[in-house]
Amino acid sequence: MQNLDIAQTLTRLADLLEIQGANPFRIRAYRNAVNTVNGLSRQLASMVEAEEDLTELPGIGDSVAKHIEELLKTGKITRLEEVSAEFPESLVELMRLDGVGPKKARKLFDELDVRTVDDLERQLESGAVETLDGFGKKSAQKIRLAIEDHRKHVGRFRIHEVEELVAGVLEYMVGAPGVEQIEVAGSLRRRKETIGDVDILARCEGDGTPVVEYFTGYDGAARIEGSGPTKGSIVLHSGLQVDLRVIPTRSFGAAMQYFTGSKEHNVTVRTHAVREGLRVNEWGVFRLPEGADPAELGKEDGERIAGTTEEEVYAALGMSWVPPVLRENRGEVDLALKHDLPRLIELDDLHGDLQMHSTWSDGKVSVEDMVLACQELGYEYMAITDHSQAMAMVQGLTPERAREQWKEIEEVRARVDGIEILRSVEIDILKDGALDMPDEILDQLDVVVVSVHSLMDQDETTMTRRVLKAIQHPSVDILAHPTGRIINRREPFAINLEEVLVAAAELEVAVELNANPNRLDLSDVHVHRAKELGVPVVISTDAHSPDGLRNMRFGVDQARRGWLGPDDVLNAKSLADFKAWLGRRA
Ligand code: DGT
Ligand code: CA
Ligand code: CA
Ligand code: ZN
Repeated sequence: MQNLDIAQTLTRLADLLEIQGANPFRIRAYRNAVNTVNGLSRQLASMVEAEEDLTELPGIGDSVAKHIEELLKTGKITRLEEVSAEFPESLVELMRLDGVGPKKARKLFDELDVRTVDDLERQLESGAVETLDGFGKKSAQKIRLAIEDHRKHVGRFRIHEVEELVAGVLEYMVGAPGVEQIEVAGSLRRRKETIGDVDILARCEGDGTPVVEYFTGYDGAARIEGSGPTKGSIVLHSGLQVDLRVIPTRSFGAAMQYFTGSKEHNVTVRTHAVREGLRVNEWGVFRLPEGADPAELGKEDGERIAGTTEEEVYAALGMSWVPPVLRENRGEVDLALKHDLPRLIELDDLHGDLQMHSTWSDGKVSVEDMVLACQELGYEYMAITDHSQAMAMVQGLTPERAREQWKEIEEVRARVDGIEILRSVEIDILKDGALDMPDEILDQLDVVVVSVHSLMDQDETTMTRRVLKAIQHPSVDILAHPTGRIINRREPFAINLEEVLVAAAELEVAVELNANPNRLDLSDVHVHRAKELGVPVVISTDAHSPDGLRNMRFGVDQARRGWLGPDDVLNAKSLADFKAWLGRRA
């Protein structure tokens, strides 16, 4: 069981206790523990195995430590079972809806026997909710919208969560009997920003039953969804489903191709194959006998011409191997047939990171510590982009404090060699498109990054005008997180991005692809559009700690999904070339 599973289970317990109306101090103790668990670099499972004392960790007291040990040893927490006997666990989902919360969830349960989001929806329709004490028409409408949002996200996990959740399964599967290879397929291999379920393939000759049995015996499985001789499905404690398929070597490449998807990509590949008199399925590529009716044939009938490796499968169809990130049926099949796929950006192509925060605003460490962390990553340059003063709750920089920060940057420059520290500020785009920093400061920054953090509910016309006005300012270099979305939590704000991208191309303003896996803002489709329009893209981590700098790879995956090559990405430029770009208006 992974730390994330443990954290999520403890959170569920804290949520249920809150619905129950338990002692707030107890609840806070659980939430503190969750914080600690989320920040741990080691696995609790191995600490417990080594009989280490968990109470030595900050924020973990006796009773939480006991719960964690019980969870790791038995797969459950008795306390959680007790509380959920009283209040169904589905209420947790309910209380997380915007406009509900623990008290209202409890009220809905007590008064209307609402247990699930579906129940709630029905009661909203019947008009019962708005007549409840403390609800009313307005609050009912807010909940309706929250349910709508919730429906869009339900069941999909963000990619970084999935990586963490599935790591234990993959490690465990290496020990499966008779298995020679374990690979990830599906949307996770295509590096989609959210993942419905995880698809893994095990290479194994002969009967797959023991492999599937071993798989369903994984101790992090909360339930078994299915099991048979060639496939099995489990659901982890987090609710994430993992599907396993057992495949023989002769078909492994074909199965990888099939189960990597996307479905749409596969359909286009198959249509092309049929034109060539070939058939592709998860078993291989086959030449059909003259005049045969495909409907009458078995899965492996015909002359097998490929199947062991994916390269071989694509080659048999006259195509270049297609990187999984491109398999979305957006024109990649045609280009693969012409052997003309784009060269995609890689993590190693990047020379710098152009958005991060320090303790001058909401970052966790000093400028110097961020610089040292960037140096360790091998960057040639970096920009410190603390917030501007409109972000008062995080001590955004006033012009005076910006100047003070420059002094500190000067000192760090003197101490640290080999990396260029660029002066910057992540400047708020104010209500009407004005920038939250006077021109004389803007003139002295090396890089000017602008972004929207307030009034995100403006209508599309107002928001578009606001952002357009901001990027027309002659000092602006980069428009950061252009849609403001937080995946699974906040929808993109209303904005005509096409208009913004067209203007950015004209104005020679770059757009950011925020690499934080909670944001990945821009989306793959918009990144692709930026490329088409010739808008330079910057992949930045927006890190608030040295750890956060490591999110760059998620941004790179997203950039690849948007077809970007090194030439499309501004921070793939060398320092000299990047500086030349910064001087483009001089
Ligand atoms: P997800 O799980 O929603 O994030 O997305 P995927 O792409 O992982 O979808 P999933 O798990 O339903 O299926 C994995 C792959 O298996 C999918 O990308 C393509 C392949 N596949 C599944 N069902 C079909 C199907 O009915 N037809 C075809 N051609 N391929 C399928
Ligand atoms: Ca999947
Ligand atoms: Ca699946
Ligand atoms: Zn920001």
